Amino acid sequence: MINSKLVRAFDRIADLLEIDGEKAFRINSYRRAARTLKDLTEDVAVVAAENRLTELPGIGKGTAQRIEQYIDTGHTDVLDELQAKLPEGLPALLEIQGMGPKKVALVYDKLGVGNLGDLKRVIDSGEMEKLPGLGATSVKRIAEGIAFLETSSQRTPMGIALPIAEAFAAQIVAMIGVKRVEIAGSLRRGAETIGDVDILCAAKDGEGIVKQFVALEGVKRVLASGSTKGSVTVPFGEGKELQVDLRVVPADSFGAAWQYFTGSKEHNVRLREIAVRKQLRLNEWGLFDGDEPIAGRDEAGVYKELDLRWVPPELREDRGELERGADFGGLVSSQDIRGDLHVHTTASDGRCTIEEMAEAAKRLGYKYLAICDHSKSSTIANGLSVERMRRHIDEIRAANEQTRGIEILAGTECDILPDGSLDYADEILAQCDWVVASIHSAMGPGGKGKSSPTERTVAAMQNPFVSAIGHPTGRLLSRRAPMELDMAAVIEAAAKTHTMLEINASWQRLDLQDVHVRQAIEGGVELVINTDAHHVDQLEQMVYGVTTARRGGALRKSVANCLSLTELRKRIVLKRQT
Ligand code: DGT
Ligand code: CA
Ligand code: CA
Ligand code: ZN
Repeated sequence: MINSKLVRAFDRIADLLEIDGEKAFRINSYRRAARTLKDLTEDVAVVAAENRLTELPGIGKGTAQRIEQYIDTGHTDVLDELQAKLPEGLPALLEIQGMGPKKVALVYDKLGVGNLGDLKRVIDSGEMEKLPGLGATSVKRIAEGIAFLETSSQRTPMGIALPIAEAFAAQIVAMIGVKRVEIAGSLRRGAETIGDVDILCAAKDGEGIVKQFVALEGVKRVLASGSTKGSVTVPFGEGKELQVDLRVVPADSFGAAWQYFTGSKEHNVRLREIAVRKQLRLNEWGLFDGDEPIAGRDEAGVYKELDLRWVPPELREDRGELERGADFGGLVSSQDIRGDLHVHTTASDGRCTIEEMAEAAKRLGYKYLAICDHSKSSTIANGLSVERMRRHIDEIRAANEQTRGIEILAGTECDILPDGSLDYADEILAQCDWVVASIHSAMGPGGKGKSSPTERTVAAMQNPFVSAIGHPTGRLLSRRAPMELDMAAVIEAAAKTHTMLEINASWQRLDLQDVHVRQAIEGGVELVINTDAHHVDQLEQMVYGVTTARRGGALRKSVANCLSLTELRKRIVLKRQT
């Protein structure tokens, strides 16, 4: 569907109009159109063909014409003209944290900044902080935003890479002569971002398979094409590319190769040391005693012949996994998840109804689902006023009455306000079955009479109705750095108050991240893995949260949404009574 391309084009027009100093109503009309198109579930080309564009909210005659032009030609004059008028490097500046259209316009007008290089120059020279309305602190934040973007932008989030890898794997496994296909590398280890995708297949005719691989649909550039290895790039997002490597190996070596190319490099180095101590030789072809192969066909055999237990890929980071007597069998897995305790609906900023979310959750085999829409202060997310919240709770109760096979819990994602208080009074929270409390505003470090994110989080946990803290650090992968949170203090308070910490499974968040998961478990904190889904499709992102939990060594007994509903309710009551 062309919908998402149009959304990007219209958002871009609005950004550029704003930089260009256009009037607010014109900018907003493009933003509104982008939002309508984003929510549209049918193909906009079909709507246009049936002359129904102007029936959509926020789409007038002019906007409809621009949409039609884009559908017909892949261009709109408005965007072309704006792009011709403004420097090419300007839109990229909007990606920097702290640089909205107003600031971009300011540095462009006053200092002639037209690209990232210019921006860095005026930051270094001190010219930028002299501009009206900026100052040293905000310029410092922008400099940090640039550094953050530069270090994080070369890697691809797991949530983008996994579907691409799976689509390739499905096409490769269908090729004649291919016996087996598996994903390896950092993606198999469940790392939050991926340098490149590594795929392995077992087949005899390496050259023939690689030739077919580099010619597959979706390939943009061919980087290498040999007799055992092919390397290509796949486009995604705006002008970004992901590298995908395929290695073809003989079936007899498949296990050793899969182990080797899963890595991590550090884990492999440790494993090879263990082999050497046993006077064995380990490489991607197998485990050898002299010239005699003693393992290699399957991966478990490699570990077994080294007198080791097979290590789940998520833990292969040389963080003690080969020495520690860990309970690998008890690690949480996707099959253990019995419910999702943080989803949104059309009541706030979600795109599906309570019933639609519940039906989808039921299809995933869940026993319970907590509807947690935004609270009143989250105005941009259409947060619920007290009155609307009361009615919403009634609606959730009514939907639960009507629905068989899954329990729908009435919840909220209640804002933690800048002073650490909660956005709803206890009287409302007490009517909910489950409360997630999250910080969505004033995410800066605090100080000078302002509460810090740590103080706010710890204060919220003191409330008996707060069951869990949502996305504790607030980071957005490659887009927003985490808040300055004293994780040790948060963990200590969570354990003391019986408050759970969320692993937000959305691949843009993965918050808590793996190292914090381990820290939380060691601190005796109970975790909950939630998708924060705003659409039924996003419920499937649970897998990313589970992978992150596994990387942190989380056992199913440390994860609250592996509990039965009865046990879960006991946990909530436990918190409310202490
Ligand atoms: P990435 O792609 O940066 O997210 O991380 P990986 O772990 O996927 O790294 P990649 O793609 O360079 O290589 C895949 C695996 O192959 C890696 O995890 C371990 C193995 N490997 C690659 N080069 C070496 C090496 O020089 N020594 C050892 N022991 N293993 C290697
Ligand atoms: Ca890789
Ligand atoms: Ca690679
Ligand atoms: Zn949230």
